[in-house]
Amino acid sequence: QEFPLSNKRIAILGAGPSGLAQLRAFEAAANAGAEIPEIVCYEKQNDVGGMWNYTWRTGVGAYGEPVHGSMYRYLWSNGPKECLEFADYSFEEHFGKPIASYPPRAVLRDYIMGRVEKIDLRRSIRFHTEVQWVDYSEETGKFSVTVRDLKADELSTEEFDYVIVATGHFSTPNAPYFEGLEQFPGRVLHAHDFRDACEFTDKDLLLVGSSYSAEDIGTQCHKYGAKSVSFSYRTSPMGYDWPPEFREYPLLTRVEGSTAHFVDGSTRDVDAIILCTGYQHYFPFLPDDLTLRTYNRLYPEDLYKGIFWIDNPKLIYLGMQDQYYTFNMFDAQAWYARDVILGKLALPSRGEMVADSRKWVEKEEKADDAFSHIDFQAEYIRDLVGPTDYPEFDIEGMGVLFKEWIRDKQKDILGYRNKSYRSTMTGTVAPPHHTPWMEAMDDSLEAFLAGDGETAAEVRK
Ligand code: FAD
Ligand code: NA7
Repeated sequence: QEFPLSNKRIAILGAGPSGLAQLRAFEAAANAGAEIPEIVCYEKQNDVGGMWNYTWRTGVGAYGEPVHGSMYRYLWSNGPKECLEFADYSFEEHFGKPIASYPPRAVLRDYIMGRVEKIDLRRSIRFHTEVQWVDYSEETGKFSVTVRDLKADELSTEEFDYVIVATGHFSTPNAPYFEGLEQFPGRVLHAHDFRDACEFTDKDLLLVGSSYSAEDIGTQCHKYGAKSVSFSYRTSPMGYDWPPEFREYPLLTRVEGSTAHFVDGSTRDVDAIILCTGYQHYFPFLPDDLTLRTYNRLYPEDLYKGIFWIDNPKLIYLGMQDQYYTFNMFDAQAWYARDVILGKLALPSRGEMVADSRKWVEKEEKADDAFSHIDFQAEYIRDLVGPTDYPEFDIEGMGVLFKEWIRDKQKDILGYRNKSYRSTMTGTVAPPHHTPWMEAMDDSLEAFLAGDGETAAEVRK
């Protein structure tokens, strides 16, 4: 299908969930008869899906490019799928039946891909093409984007009216140094390079960090037979009611041989150390004056509506927030960005954009616990969705589910994935999974979907 094109050109950098949301948003406008810009999406991997594509590679990829993937084998959703459902494409529509609330990675990837397979978005995407540099010319009012076709090893440059950065922010490790690490006799790695828990069967592990990666890699290593899992926190412990194989220590101060020393004077002998110390927002393809600099927070500074680079709002960042909400938040951002590009929504003056973003930043700084963070992100999404035609969805209802999820984790950190939640989109309560998470060792799509004597192939029909 050929859509009416305006004379504008936009570049989308990255074809993960955020970049795909942007493509989908324009496609929806075109279907409704709008003239849309010519779109080129650059993706350094050879497929769409972003972080949800599993790769065995670590370090650099086949062409010397940094490996994007931080996901690992046996990764299951760490939040209820009911909280990340697209408002225009439900899980039930995709799978043809209700499925359990905590799917493994391959199932979520299939869902993300399903929405875009239906509408041939791939023709706009240049795969194995890495963005190398972006420049803005005050004279022409245009961006030039230089990319490398990784397979052909060729550089090329094209001009665009808008650039949308959707390259994610969970790929470049934040890896602090601790004294003695270079002499540690076992393996030291960052969560970004963690791939297979079976490597750590029968081992005593130390995980530095107290957020999602520490919690999930720690519980997963336990599931696949690690002897013990010690966590080291900088600010506060996770505080779950851990089984005896787990223990939380305060901050690591140094390592001597295979002994980890903590700030309270306690020690622990370990076989391997995994730095679950988060990621950096890293944009090596952007000049200083266009680069977002932030830590992982709910409302990064210098962005109007959390997306427009205030000093040059033709540069748009998607998905740069710390995330409770994910896929539907990226959609809300993409729909808003689209409507500004199409001229349906106007941006206010620079002064008003600064004041508005400051108001949100101050509000975020006052939110001091998980529940208020969830409320904050819900309010942010509500603000974005209001003026666009993104299908109305129960953002606050999802917030209630997020709070239930937090309570379920508090009650049972190894069992919360056995819980079921009601979809705010379809009203269906998810069926329980056929196998409790601690016993579900096969994380394939087929194993997950093949419930009640049904095969995956039958389900897909
Ligand atoms: P990404 O998915 O990271 O996609 C960015 C894309 O940009 C990639 O395809 C990448 O190849 C491409 N790219 C990067 N640099 C360049 C370049 N220079 N040139 C061209 N292309 C480039 N979210 C959930 O909702 N539920 C979960 O259970 C969950 N678990 C997670 C577990 C882990 C270990 C991690 C790291 C993240 C998890 N997330 C989870 C969050 C996840 O990042 C988001 O769901 C989502 O993938 C973010 O989408 P994105 O498009 O913004 O970024
Ligand atoms: P997060 O959520 O950004 O958390 C980073 C963690 O690392 C957090 O506990 C930090 O402690 C800790 N950290 C950071 N720097 C240090 C140093 N120098 N020393 C000790 N501890 C440190 O990243 P995650 O990887 O857990 O999660 C990112 C995404 O991946 C997430 O969306 C998941 O779904 C998967 P703090 O509490 O700040 O003191």
